[in-house]
Amino acid sequence: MITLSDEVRDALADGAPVVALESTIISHGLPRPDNLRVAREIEQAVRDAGAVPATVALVAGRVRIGLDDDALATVAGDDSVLKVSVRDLAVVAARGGHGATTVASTAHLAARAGIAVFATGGLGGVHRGASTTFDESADLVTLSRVPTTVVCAGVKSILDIAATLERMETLGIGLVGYRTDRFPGFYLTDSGHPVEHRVDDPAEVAAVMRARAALGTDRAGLVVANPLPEDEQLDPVLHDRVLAAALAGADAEGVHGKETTPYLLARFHQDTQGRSLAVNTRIILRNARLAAQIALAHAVAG
Ligand code: PSU
Ligand code: MN
Repeated sequence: MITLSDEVRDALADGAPVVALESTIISHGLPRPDNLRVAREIEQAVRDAGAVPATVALVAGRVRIGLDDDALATVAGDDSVLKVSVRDLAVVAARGGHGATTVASTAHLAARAGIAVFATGGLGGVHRGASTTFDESADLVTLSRVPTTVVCAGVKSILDIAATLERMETLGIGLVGYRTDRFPGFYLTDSGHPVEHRVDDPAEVAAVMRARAALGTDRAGLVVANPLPEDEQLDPVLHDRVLAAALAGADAEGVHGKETTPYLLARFHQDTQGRSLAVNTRIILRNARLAAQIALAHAVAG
């Protein structure tokens, strides 16, 4: 049920650098029609940095790792595409449906395919109010079970970031800041929380990956937190205002469960007149580039 594109299969067989990419960000995280353009740009950013992009999605019930342009267009534009986490994979596959994979399901499938490095925008985590709703993304528990290295701009700023960091610690998910000792806040350069370990170049990340394997601490994932430069972040005042309105809107409209993240991100894209889309795009492209550099350093070091 899993099909690797020829390019991804050949690269893996040769030990060449490959970067897994999620597809929920395309189908549910970014507005149409920009999402298809951005999906192509992400792949190009990985190629330009010398690695092979492996976007993951379910197309007509088949898990595809490495998408052609038709498949990418389906993920970006077909109304039947479901947001698919780990537990949904088998159901959508058995029914022959289309599905976009989250961080959780992408990391799971990447690990199965032998892809070590994965790029996304921001991880899922503990939602605000989780002490009553229990809404914690499956991204966290999945990253406690798969060895994947995930490059992201921290966790989405819509979350309870302090609680998410505590859960990551409990779950044994590795965490390093890339050229920073502050945990990034996705749209914002600094979430207000520190990161204990800082790394300064891709080779250093590859060395941590090798050490994790040697020490057997790679049963859980490694998060490489890559912040936006301060002059590229969303204006923090605008961010806080839009977030407050979006959270109130979700509450008033009774949005919950897996709809919450797409709802809040869509509100950001509407209420910032496209500024959050530009920032979100920069985040993903930067992460794709860094993930490719890490995959290269990892491949060279064997
Ligand atoms: N980060 C983004 N855009 C997104 C997501 C993350 O910038 O669309 C998606 C990812 O696929 C992530 C998912 O795995 O949101 C988390 O959703 P939830 O909180 O429902 O687990
Ligand atoms: Mn949830």
